[in-house]
Amino acid sequence: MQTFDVLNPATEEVLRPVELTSAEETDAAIARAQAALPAWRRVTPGDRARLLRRFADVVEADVDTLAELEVTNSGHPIGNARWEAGNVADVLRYYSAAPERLTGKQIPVPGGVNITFAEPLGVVGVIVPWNFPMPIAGWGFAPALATGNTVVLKPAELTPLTALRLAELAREAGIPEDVFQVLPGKGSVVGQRFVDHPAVRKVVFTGSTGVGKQIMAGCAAQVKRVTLELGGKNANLVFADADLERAAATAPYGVFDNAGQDCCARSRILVQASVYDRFMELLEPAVKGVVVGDPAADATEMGPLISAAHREKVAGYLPEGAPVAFRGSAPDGPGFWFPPTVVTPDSPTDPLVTEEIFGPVVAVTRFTDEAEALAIANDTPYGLSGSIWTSDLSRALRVSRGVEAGNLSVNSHAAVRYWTPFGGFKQSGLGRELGPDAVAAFTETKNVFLNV
Ligand code: TAP
Repeated sequence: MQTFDVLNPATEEVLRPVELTSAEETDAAIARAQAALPAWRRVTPGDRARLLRRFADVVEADVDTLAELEVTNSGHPIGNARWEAGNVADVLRYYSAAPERLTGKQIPVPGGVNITFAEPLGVVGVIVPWNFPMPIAGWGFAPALATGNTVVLKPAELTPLTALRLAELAREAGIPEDVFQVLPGKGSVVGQRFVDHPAVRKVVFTGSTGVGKQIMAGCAAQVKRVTLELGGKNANLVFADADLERAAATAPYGVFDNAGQDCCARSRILVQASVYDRFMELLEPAVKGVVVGDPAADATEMGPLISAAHREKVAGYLPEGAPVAFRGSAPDGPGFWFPPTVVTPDSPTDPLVTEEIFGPVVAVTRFTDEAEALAIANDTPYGLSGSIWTSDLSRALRVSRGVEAGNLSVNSHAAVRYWTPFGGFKQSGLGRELGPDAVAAFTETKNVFLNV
């Protein structure tokens, strides 16, 4: 059995080895998930709802343990990690309402009666990245289970610990073992089997756009359903009529949350030229005030990057002579630390402006008017998220309609809520998670005509 040493990114210490699932074991798990489908479908809607609510209750009772696991495995600040564990419980409870509301339609047709059913897809494979191991897992498995599918879930190789704990909690709640299985392992082995195995009827993938494209191509061979949540290079648009103090004070949290390892990170700040200098004056103390350090400490706002290799990749964007305006702090010593960094590149084609760095680096540029702001914001193959800061409601709505992205917030950086649909335009993804839309994403409509 091959194992992988899971590290604490804040200390570089080995937490424990985790066994890697092989291709053969993945196939066996998929076969068990398929065999479990008929019995799971026979569970009455009320009982399935109760099981999901019980799962939510045991997750809620375990929030401290789950959060501590995430602090050590992912370096997330403890406050964030508690929120992430709580989000799994919230999402389970939200979708526990689905089984009893999976209604079809009766459609008037001549010569008989026509009804539709929302049928489960079958086995669903969920592939999770390392940046938000708990919420992203829950956004996949909760609606999938609620709608009568069975789930095989692959956590990222670097961050499997909370997913393994969630599998234990599912069993504690009474979810049958083969209905929800967690298979730690390599993307190229376990994830690839989800794509290739014909019994897996849908793949839910969150990760890089490059791997997402491979997965979509692989799924095409079997016309397999796919939901993709991919990268982003999101714009934070600050207009001259905005509350500049608030816009500047909150901008660091729009991008440095989770050390910038967030597909929704507002990693481009576009500021109207007339207020640019004032905005930068206000931004500097805000960035320098971000508390970077021990993720277990309550006051910490930003932890380390996930790995040495990732830190090297982020640092690669900032060679000698890079246009660094100012930086925040980062601890010395062991741990994959990187300071919050603000850059002001001149060229719109600078990789600092065009590429997803997935670290605590934000590029600030200026625009003259609304039309130019939209042109710059949309000059990217991505389209996931973004913020608009203005005191003019008409402008807020006009610009919201003009930005080519799936999740926008006005005078706020919080665009992701479990009640509302989440997903990307353009190369940021395909399909929507969360909110009511996810129910349709895990069911297939069956149409039945009765000649009566
Ligand atoms: P990826 O390298 O794409 O990995 C994501 C997941 O896919 C991991 O579990 C990985 O397994 C697996 N994987 C890798 N190669 C695979 C393959 N050939 N077949 C099937 N699965 C495969 O991304 P990452 O580095 O973990 O995450 C960072 C990226 O994810 C960023 O670009 C970020 O924007 C994106 N992201 C997007 C979102 C949303 S919601 N849009 C959310 C989070 C992250 P291993 O662990 O073995 O590599």
